[in-house]
Amino acid sequence: MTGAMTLASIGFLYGAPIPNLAVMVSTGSATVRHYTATGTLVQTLTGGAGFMTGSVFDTAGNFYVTDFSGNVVKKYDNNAVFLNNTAAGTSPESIVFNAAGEFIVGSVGGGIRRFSAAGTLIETDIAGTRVDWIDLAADQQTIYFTQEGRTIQRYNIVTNVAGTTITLPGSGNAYALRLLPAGGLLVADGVNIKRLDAAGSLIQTFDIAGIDDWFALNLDPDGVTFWSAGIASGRVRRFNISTGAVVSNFDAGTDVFGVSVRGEIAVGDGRCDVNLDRRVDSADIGLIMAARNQPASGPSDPRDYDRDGTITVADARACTRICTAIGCATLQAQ
Ligand SMILES: [Ca+2]
Ligand SMILES: [Ca+2]
Ligand SMILES: [Ca+2]
Repeated sequence: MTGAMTLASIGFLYGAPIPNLAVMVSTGSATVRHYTATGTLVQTLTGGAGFMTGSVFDTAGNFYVTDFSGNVVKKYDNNAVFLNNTAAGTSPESIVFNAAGEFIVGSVGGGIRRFSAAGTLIETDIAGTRVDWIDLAADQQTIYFTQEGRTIQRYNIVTNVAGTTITLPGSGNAYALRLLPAGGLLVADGVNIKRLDAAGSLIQTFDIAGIDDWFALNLDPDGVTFWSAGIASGRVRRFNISTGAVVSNFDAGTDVFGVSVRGEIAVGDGRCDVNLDRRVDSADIGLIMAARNQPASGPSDPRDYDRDGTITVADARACTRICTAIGCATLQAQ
């Protein structure tokens, strides 16, 4: 009776569930807006100090966002209830998860910090180096990062050795980036969005006339599209990677300092790599198919791509989309 009513009231006050495909838009005014993929505003997460930037979900659906102005990572549960802050260096801007369920933060004030799932600092690397936007390679070691300049840097957080620098052609400022499962990467570069091959050569650009502030970059779960947004224009756009066509768009009407999509592809998060060889190929797809219609072993089961608790052919199909080996091609027709 009254108990049920109270619980319902609390649920309403605390917010709505954040489902797969939710689009999370970080603003410059201490909030993160939860939109549907078609641009309907569902709810607004509050409590930040100012500029909210990179964000990501863990395997349980908890939401983490870098509070650039507050020098913390803010964690919310899957119903948008604020849980806690983790101190993350000065001006933390970007965050990704690795296959072990640890989160890694890049901070403009310097450094790459790796934390346990519970928020305990494990290590800090290159503390004196500006790190804006990061992504983690499937090898679980190589961080790619930008510094709002013309380069993409690489750093191995296990061997503590810097990799070769990729220099971007043309003008602009490199912001958010995502490694592509098939090799190469996408980077939001201000004037446009660039696709580079694995050797770092420019092979494609994405743009809309009049938009020269592309800042965010995230891969959609569908394996064929990505999301970007303009930092001051507030334009949120989803592009087809092959054709360059815009397939979704909405305008946030405010500064956008980061975007994430629940369920997005991240090559460093370990999904689909069932045999733990740091690549996704037909061997992994075979293992997923062999376990289909069985319950997942837990929220981090690499076979349960969509994290719905059951291993199905849908998970196999999703993993096929991010295959990094030619052997998957024959499965894609199924
Ligand atoms: Ca442009
Ligand atoms: Ca594998
Ligand atoms: Ca599943």
